Amino acid sequence: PNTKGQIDFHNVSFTYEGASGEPVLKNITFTCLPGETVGVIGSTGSGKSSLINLIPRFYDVSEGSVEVDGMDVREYNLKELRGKIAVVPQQTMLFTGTIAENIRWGKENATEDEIKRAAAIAEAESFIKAAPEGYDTLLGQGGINLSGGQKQRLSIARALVKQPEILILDDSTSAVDLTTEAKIKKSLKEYAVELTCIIITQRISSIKDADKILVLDDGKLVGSGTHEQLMADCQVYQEIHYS
Ligand code: DGT
Repeated sequence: PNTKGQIDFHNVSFTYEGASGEPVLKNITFTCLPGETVGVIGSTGSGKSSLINLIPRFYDVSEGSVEVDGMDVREYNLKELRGKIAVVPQQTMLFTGTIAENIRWGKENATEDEIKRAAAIAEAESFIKAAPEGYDTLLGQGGINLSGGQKQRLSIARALVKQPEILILDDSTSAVDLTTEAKIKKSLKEYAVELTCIIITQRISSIKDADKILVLDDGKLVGSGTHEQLMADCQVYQEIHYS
């Protein structure tokens, strides 16, 4: 069977080193199938970022196991594992340099076409074209300023240029308007059918149409299913929906 881009959590518990008290993640089990879009929702501090940090091994599980492509992440060469995964962090990190350099960061040999394609999927093309020097426009000191949402779109383009198997968006469209966000999700589906996509969010509208949504509450997985299923049987999800 095709397991490229598959993610499996088996009874995962996690405690930060040196932290006392309850684990941050408690006995979590789920599967993301290849090509699926999976949403992760839950209140602040519920463990969403901690959960996704285990996939590229930014941290290791305390109990249980995490598998990527059917293999325990601890059995991979770290570089190989991380080559499969692109994470768009909550905080966008752009540097002083051109737009193209910022997109290419982490994949220095990316071609011009690859950069443009990534920018197009991330819905960044129009504002890049409108910038004074296009892709050669300088950002940061001495350069132009971008809005929060534009920075997030560059950050998504930067992740896509790596052509990952797994794309993780950690609240990375929070500053993007809903129409643009919908366009990004649509083009992600069209251009990268095989890409497994995990979307962490605080707003249900961002993940309503996901193949599966995981609901975290205080480190526990309290719901898993489609929007319709969760609206029918997950109280925490309903509370988020109506809040
Ligand atoms: P967010 O980003 O505010 O929506 O919250 P989540 O759902 O992403 O939660 P997360 O995973 O950042 O935090 C879960 C719990 O873990 C919370 O009690 C804070 C704690 N925590 C997060 N990062 C660290 C860390 O680096 N060290 C320690 N000791 N605790 C941490």
